[in-house]
Amino acid sequence: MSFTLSDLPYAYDALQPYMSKETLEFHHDKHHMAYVTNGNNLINGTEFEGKSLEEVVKGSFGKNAGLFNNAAQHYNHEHFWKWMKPNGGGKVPGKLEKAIADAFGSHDAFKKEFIQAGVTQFGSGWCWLTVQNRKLAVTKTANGENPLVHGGVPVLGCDVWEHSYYIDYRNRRPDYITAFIDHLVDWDHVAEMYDGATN
Ligand code: MN3
Repeated sequence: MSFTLSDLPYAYDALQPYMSKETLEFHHDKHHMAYVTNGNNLINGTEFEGKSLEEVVKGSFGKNAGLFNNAAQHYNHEHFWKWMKPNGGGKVPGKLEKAIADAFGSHDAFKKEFIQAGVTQFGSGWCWLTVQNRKLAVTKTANGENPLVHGGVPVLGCDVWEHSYYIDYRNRRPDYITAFIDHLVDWDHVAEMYDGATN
């Protein structure tokens, strides 16, 4: 199996004003495409050829840095596009809403912790809502790393590489992550992944 770039699940201008058409054109068509192309070049002739994307990510971690970086970023971005939708944010489905309240105290407390994780990730990386030992946790990782390689299952992630926000927000990373949570997250999709990770 080779890696392929999925189309965005919405139009390039559908997330405006919170994420511009120009950002999505660069981020999806250039950055994500490069991870796919490089990943396909680097997997040729390795033991990982023919494995699923998740198996490649887990198996190459700590073994083949070049392949891992590109495969993990492909995994992260395939999900990142689906974790957003036009008119996102808002109401969290009941079962997930309760799990968030149980883990963090309240939705606002979760939001604060998630934004703080993204803001304090030094340099490039991601902040996550992840299921660890069947419980929700907020984590952050550098570069292409994700919760899969730390024993968790990511159910929501925000890309805090500068390419994700610099066109629209310049250096204002906190404003970008706040807009992501308040206006872009597709909570129905997050709830679906949460069900998959806990069933
Ligand atoms: Mn990115």
